[in-house]
Amino acid sequence: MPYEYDDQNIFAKILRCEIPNDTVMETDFTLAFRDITPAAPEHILVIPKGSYVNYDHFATDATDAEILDFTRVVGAITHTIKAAPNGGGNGYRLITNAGHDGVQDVPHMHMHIIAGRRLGRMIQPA
Ligand code: DGP
Repeated sequence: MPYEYDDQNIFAKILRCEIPNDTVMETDFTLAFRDITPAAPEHILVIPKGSYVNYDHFATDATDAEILDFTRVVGAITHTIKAAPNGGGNGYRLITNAGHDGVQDVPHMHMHIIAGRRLGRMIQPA
């Protein structure tokens, strides 16, 4: 079944500059900005500018150029925030939530980059 994109979601409004954001990096295809409710000292959201609902939608329908650009931006930010281990950083976590079980709140594809403190185990036991 094809995805239906809701263009009234909060990240669509950010992309249309209808609400402000704290931009970290922007390219032709990708926008990265600080999460409004940070879970750690560094919490950045990376979103494609295209209308994709979640990761599997993006991975299936985005162009190679969009996917390459998105991936490069995520990688670059790990260095910008000095979290990349090869630059002496202490590491980071990437999370992309999808759908009900993934507890996705905003239906526009986004990657969380979280860093700046020890994050603990990824998933708590049920
Ligand atoms: P998720 O649960 O994966 O859909 O995460 C959505 C994230 O979006 C959550 O960490 C809070 C963040 N968020 C929600 N509204 C806004 C907003 O208006 N501005 C910013 N910068 N972040 C937002």
